[in-house]
Amino acid sequence: MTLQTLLLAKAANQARGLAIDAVHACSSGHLGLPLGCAEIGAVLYGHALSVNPERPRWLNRDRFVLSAGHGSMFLYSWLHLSGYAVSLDEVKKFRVLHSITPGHPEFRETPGVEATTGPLGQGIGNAVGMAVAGQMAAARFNTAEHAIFDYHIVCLAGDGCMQEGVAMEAAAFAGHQKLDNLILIYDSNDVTLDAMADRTQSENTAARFKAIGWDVQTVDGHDLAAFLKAFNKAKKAKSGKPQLVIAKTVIGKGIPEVAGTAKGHGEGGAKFSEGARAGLGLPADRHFFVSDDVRAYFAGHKARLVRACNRWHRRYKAWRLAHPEKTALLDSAAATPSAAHLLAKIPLFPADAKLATRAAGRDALQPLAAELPLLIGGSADLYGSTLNVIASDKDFDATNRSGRNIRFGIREHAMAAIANGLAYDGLFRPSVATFLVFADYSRPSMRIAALAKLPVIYIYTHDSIGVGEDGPTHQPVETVSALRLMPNLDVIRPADPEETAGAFAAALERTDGPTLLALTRQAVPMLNDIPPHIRRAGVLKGGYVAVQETAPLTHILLSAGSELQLALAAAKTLGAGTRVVSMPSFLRFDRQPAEYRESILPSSCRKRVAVEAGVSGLWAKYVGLDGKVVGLDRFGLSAPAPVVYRELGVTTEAVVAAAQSL
Ligand SMILES: Cc1ncc(C[n+]2csc(CCOP(=O)(O)OP(=O)(O)O)c2C)c(N)n1
Repeated sequence: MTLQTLLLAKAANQARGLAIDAVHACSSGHLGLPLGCAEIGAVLYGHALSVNPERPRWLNRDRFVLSAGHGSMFLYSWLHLSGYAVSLDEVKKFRVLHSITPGHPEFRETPGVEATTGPLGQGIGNAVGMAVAGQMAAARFNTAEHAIFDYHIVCLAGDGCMQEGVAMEAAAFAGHQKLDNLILIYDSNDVTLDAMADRTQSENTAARFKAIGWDVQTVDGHDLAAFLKAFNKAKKAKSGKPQLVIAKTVIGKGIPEVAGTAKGHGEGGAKFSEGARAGLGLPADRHFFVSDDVRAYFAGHKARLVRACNRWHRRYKAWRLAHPEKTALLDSAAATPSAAHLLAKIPLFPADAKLATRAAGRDALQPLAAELPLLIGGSADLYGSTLNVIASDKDFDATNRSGRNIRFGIREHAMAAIANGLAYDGLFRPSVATFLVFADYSRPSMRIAALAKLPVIYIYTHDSIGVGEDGPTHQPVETVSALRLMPNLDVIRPADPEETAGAFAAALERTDGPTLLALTRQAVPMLNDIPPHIRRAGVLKGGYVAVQETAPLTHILLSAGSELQLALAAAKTLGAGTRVVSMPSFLRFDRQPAEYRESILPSSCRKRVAVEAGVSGLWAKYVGLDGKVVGLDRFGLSAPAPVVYRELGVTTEAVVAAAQSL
């Protein structure tokens, strides 16, 4: 063994000690992975990853994603040891309120944490998205003399991640797309949470991945030299395939009482910590121990990494000077366009247009895509229906890494996880598309996007019973409201083409969270009674007065999306004291100052009726106890859309009757 291997082996045991002490201190957490993968961590953070702990967001760094987020102490130990701004104090505060070492890794909370993980399998999807971003970046920015982007994505996943559907969707996509900048390390320890893994899985993972276009190696995950060799082989592979390294490990290694068993997965082993620490060669009286020689090794390694990064920056500087256009494009990723600027790019729709809002979306998208060359579109095999195509550009695929349209296949969950990967990376702005009713298939990734404040855009169409003949399986009724309940997910359901233009601008100006645009399948009329600039700007505020009363206010009618036309028609019957409020986005409206909200919905007027072709519950917060909702607390019907609306009572007459009954 060389000095380096000896020191890395020692570091691995000290990382085990940090995990044991941290989990012991807070009496919770997961020991199995940090102990079982300690040698893998030592090789990655002590040797193999091309990163710079002083610049955790360095553009050309290798990205490491811990898909098995429950093993967060793995990440915190190695980030600490390798010199990121994760102090020993923070390691000691594992899982303590407001520490940067939360229970599961959270993006933006901890330097060096590339993705929020914990829901198993997500991280694999994110890593695939980052690999797409890496390919796209290399294609756009590298030149013959300067390879500015040549980084790898490294993802560590356990049996749990590998069992999840999203992982398989994402892996199949990666194999098909030949994402050869992706290395997935499978911590294969034959244990999950409840039991030995053979109680729930018997597949041949190597064969499975080979069959979907990956290169596969299997290695002893505790053999530093063997693992490093496999990792380097994966990094240098010229096969054009993504790389799977199956690392056979012993879960909880270092705590003999639980190692290799399901008891080793969680915090159970912590009660044996004193004996374990002795067995690992850690001093009994010094918890959170790191030896001087290990510290010195990592200091030296960090200095090497910093020098390598500095060399890259010299190349990068030369590249910037030589390629002003590419430089401007790269820099544009950090610039946030204002909604007003974006809206100015979208021509007004003809006043006599009769378009579905999905078609208006297609038309709004084209000038925006021209304005924002790093905007990426994609769809889960529904381009023809969602119309989320950047028409001037080609598909992203293995032969054209510059393409801006990603065909995800029918993989809604992975599509959203991959979009998160693109958004974590930050260079590209992803928008993805499917039918709204299938938001449930991508929802776990949408939730992480909302939590991690990722500006992903979901163009989800066919947003109501207006779908018509396809029937209740394809007609969302609860979906819009369910999504409106998700914190930090802006749901926008525009009423006509001009509101749709506003919705696109609203989504694209947002940098601190995702936006879902719920668009219609069916054509809607232009709401010409409302001036177009009011419709556009109103969406930005979430809710606005669409029709102002011309007599003392008696009633307020509220609506969103394609049912706004019903409220507008009802107002004509109800008379001059009726106000119509368009409410395309609850969350955006709720973020407005109290005075604005009061000006739109004056508390003095309690005769309020909301109408929407969806579940009624959420509207209660705007119509109040005295108001009524014309909604749909049941599933839809298979028939032409106008018939379904009539049959289910979502009509102008119903709105008028509800208002008159107050
Ligand atoms: C989607 C999801 N389902 C369930 C869980 C709860 N959970 C956390 S870890 C785990 C078992 C994971 O097994 P494995 O990946 O083999 O991890 P190891 O036991 O090797 O640490 C489960 C079920 C989760 N975090 N995410």
